[in-house]
Amino acid sequence: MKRSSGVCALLVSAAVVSCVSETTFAQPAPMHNRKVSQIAVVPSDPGPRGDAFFDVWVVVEIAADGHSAPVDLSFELDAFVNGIPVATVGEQVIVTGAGGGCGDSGCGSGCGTASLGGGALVVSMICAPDLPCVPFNDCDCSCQMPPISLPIPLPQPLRPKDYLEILLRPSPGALPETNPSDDSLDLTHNGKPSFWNRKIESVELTPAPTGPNRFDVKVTWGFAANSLPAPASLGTQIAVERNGVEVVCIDTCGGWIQAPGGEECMFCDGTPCGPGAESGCGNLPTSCQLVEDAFGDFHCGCGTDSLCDVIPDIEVLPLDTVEIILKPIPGALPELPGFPEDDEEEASRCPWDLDGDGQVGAGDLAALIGFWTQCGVPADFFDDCVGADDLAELIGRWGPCP
Ligand SMILES: [Ca+2]
Ligand SMILES: [Ca+2]
Ligand SMILES: [Ca+2]
Ligand SMILES: [Ca+2]
Repeated sequence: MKRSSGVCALLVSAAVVSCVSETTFAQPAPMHNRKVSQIAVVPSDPGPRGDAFFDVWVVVEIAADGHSAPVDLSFELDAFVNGIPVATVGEQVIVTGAGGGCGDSGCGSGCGTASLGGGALVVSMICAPDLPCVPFNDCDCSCQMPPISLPIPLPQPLRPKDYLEILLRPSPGALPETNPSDDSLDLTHNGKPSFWNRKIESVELTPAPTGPNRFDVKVTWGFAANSLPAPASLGTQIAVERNGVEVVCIDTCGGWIQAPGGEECMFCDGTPCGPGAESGCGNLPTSCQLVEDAFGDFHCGCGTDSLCDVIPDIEVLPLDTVEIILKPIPGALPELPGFPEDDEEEASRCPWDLDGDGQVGAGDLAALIGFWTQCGVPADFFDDCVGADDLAELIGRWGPCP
């Protein structure tokens, strides 16, 4: 499916499912692999002196399958700047139950567990697609841990043109690597952040045809990535929470989006950049976007802000709070520190439409009269109990909801 840039076309709506399912398959041959999948150079807190500084984060992916006994896949990362070793960090990883197997069509199902940090954290392994693959339906998948992101404590800030290398090696006593070809990654710092980001642009509730108090939730969102040394797996889920409880979660674009890596935007002016992102809903055209970090600074990223998903038929009562949350699909890159604040947005229904039919009209007037003098009820628009001010407000809003 080709989409024109700048047009907010509907991508996914029909398949509303829980985002994780459980299936088991025949036991495959044992395999394991650790991989340095990405390096990010992200803005950090400028601090009281206002010094701009970058933090380096490295993402490691681990796959394991067909092991009937626990396997030790602990690793260490050595960081070099301009060829000089500057830091070593590690993580203890024991895969405790990855005997399940994924087969060729079990992407999305659970396949075992792993423990990190000596059991401090136990995570579920999931059958995630081996990207890139087109068409998506034919993807092979392997049993993977959620990506691990580790901060690299550099002794001094990166300077422009610094050459950063990350090398992964098995920890002493851990299982050796069978595929060392993906155990290193490097990046030349260009003085700007190397990052990815997902963000919500807007959220809209529109009355659903199924009845009162039912709404379709339209989410406009996007992603951007810039100056990354490797392809970026940006698969995204959208969850809807009602009063703090998740009611639905969808996989967007059939579960995968992959930006090719290496895209660079010098200006945030909407000009096309890169070859676009491959995804389960076709090639997504990308252009240079403005991206704000958590500290209020702006950066340029190559991405799109025009993806739309409609999650149909959600019940929303007048005083409900609805929160829309973007999440990485298991197996996709986690959000980076420095770019987390645009992943959640509250949606509210039109407050004067008390009966939830999309109009402010006679039904709402009748409802308001029914609430007369009551406090803390839907018609109490000013938190001072229902009275003449609320009546005037409702009549002033008469007609279609804005
Ligand atoms: Ca490897
Ligand atoms: Ca974000
Ligand atoms: Ca109404
Ligand atoms: Ca009032």
